[in-house]
Amino acid sequence: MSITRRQALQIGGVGIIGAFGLAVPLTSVDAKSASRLAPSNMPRPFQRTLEVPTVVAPTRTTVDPDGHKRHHYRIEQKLGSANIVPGLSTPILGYNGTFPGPTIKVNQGERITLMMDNILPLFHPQWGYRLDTSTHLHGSASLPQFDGYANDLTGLGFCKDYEYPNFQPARTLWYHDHAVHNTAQSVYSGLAGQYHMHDDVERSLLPQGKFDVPLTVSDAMFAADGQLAYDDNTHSGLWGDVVLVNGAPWPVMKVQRRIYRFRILNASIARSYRFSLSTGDPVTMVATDGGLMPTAQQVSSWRHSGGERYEVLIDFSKYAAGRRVELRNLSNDNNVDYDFTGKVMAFDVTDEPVDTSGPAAKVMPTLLTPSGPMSLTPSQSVKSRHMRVKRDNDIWTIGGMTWDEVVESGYKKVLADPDLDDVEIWTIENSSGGWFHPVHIHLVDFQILSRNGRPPFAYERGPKDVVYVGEGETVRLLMKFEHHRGRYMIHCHNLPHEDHDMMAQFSVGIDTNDPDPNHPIEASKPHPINQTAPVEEPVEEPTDEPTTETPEPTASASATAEPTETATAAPAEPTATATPTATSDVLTITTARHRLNKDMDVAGTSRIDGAVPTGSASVKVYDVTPGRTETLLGTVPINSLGSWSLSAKPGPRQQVTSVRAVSSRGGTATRRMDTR
Ligand SMILES: [Cu+2]
Repeated sequence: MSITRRQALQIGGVGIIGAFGLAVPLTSVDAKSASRLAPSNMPRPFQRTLEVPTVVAPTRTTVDPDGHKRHHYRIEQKLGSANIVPGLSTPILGYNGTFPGPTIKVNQGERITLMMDNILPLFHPQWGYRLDTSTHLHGSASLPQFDGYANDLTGLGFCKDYEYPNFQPARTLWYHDHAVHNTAQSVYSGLAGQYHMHDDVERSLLPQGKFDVPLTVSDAMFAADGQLAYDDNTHSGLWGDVVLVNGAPWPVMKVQRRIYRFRILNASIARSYRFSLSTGDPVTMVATDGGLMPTAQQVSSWRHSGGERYEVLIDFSKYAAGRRVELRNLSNDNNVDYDFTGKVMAFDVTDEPVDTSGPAAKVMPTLLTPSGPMSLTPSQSVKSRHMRVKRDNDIWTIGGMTWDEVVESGYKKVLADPDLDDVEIWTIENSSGGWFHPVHIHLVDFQILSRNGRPPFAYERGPKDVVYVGEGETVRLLMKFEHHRGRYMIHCHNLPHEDHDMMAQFSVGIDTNDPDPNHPIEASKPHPINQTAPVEEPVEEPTDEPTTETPEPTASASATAEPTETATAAPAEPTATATPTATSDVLTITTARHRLNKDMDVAGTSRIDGAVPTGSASVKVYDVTPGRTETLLGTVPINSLGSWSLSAKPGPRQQVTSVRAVSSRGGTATRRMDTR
C-alpha cells in the first residue's frame, strides 16, 4: 500500500501501460487497496447479509382509454446515507434515498407513469457539478422523450413524468441516471435500480417470488471518512476495491436446497467481471438483456460488463446443508484487481424445509422461448454499417463521433438513419488492445451474429442490448428498428467513456431536420414538483399490485404519498408581520454560488419544527454584498417539499459575495457566496 493509486493503476492496468508507453513489469503488481479507510473500517468479505431492495408500490392505478392498466409511481431522487463501511456512514444519492433504488415490478401489457422528482442538492456535495438528472429505463422501448436522453434534464424542484409501455417480452431492466457528462458520477453515487417485467411465458418457466432474486453488483472505493472516493484515471475507468451486491460488501445469502433464479446486473461504472462458482459447477443461463433465450445454456464462467443483465439459475440441491458456495470474479483484461475483488458474494446452503412450489424448483428448464430478435436472419438485412470504438486525441469516440458534436448540431447529427422496421447489420470494431467497450444501443434488442468471425459465446445467445466489445474484437449485430420513430442514443457503457464522449445517436424513420413530435427534449418537459403536468386523467381504479405472485418476504412494499397540496404557481407576497406559526420557520441556504459572467445559484429549504409546512410560500433573495446597497435578486416559490431555488445565467453583472434569503413564513438566512 506504499504506492499511489495512479502508480497502482499503471502497474495493474495493462492498457494504461500501453497508453502511456510505460514498461513496468507486471510481476510487480502490489495493488492492495484503492480505499483510504483505516484497517478497522475496511469491509471484509462475507460479514454481511444480502439485502433485497424494497419493491415499490404504485400510488394508484388507472385504466387507459384502450383498456390497458396504468400504474402511477412517484420516486424521489434525493440524498441518502448508506451503511457500507463498518463504523462509518456513506452519503449517497438515491432513488427514494437508497442504493440500489427500489425495485419496480410490472406485468407485460400494463403501463407505467413514473413521476421522477429531483430534490437532490443543486450541486453534488462532493464533486460540485450541478445535479440535473435524466432517467433512462434500460431495456425498454420507450418513446424518445421518455428514454432518458442525456440533455433532457430535470433540475432541482422539478419532476418529469416518464411513460413506460411494457409491451415487450419479460426481462430484467434497470433505471439509472443518464445526465450529459455526469452519468458516471451520478450512477456511482447511487442512482440505479432494477425493474422487472413479467409475462406468462416467463412465469411458467422460471422461479418466482423469493426464489427470483435481483443481484445488483457494483464496485466502490472509499475515503478515510467513509465517503465514496472517485478516480476515473483520466476517464479510463474507476476500479474500486470493494465489491457490493445490492449495496452491501460481499454479502452472504442463506439458500434452501433447490433452484434459485438470480437477475445479475453489473451496475459498476467501469469494471467488468468474469463470474464463476467456487464449486466449479456451471450455472444455467436462461435470460440475457432482452429476456429469455431460445435455449438454456450451461456456463462455467461468463464475461459481464457494465449495463449487461444475465439471469442464471443455480441448483443448490446438489450441495449438502452447511456448504458455502461462493460467487467469484475471475476478472478480465484491463481491469485493476485488489485483494478481495476476486470475490463477489456467498450462498450458505441450509437444511431448512425446501419450498418446491412454483416452476423450476427442482428441474432445470432446457427449452425456453424464441423471440423477435433471435428469430431474425441476416438475409432480412437491408443495410450494413460499420463503426469503430476508439480513442482519438484523448477523447473517446464511437463511429468517429462524440456527443458534443451531436449537441453542437442541435441534436441533428446522427450515426445512422434506418427507416422504421428496417433490419440492419451493424459491425462494431475495437481494434485497440488496451480497452474493452460495452456498447449499448437504445430502443432495440439485437442478436449477436459473430465475434471475430466466430459464433458468439454460449451465454450471449439471447436477445441483447449491450455487447461486450473486447480488446481486438469485432462484433456483428443483427437488429430490427421497430416500435418507435425518433432519435436514440448509442454509447459505451463504461460510463467515464460515455461521459467523455463516446456517445452518438441514430434516428429511426425520421429526418432530424424535420419537426419531430417525439423530440427527446421538447416533447415532454419537466414541471415543478408541486404542480401536475397537463394530462387527461383516465378512469380511476382502486390500486392493486402489479404482479400476481407472492411478495418477497424480505421486501416491504411502501407507497409514496402524493403531495397533499397543490401550490399556486405564483409566489405569495410576504406578509408585513410574521404570523405566530411563521416565527418558527427555519430557513436554510444550502447552495450559494455566483460565478461572475457565468451563473448564479442560490437554493435552500424551509422547515417548521423540522417538517415541511403546508400552504404556499415564497422566498426573496437579496444581494447583501458589503459596501453595496441591498438589492432584490429575485423571488421564488417554496415547493411542496420545502425546497426553493433561484438560478440565473449569467447572473448579476457585479460579483455578489453575500446573500440574504427572507421567507414569507418569517424565516431568514444569510450566507457568503461561493465565487468559483
Ligand atoms: Cu468504452
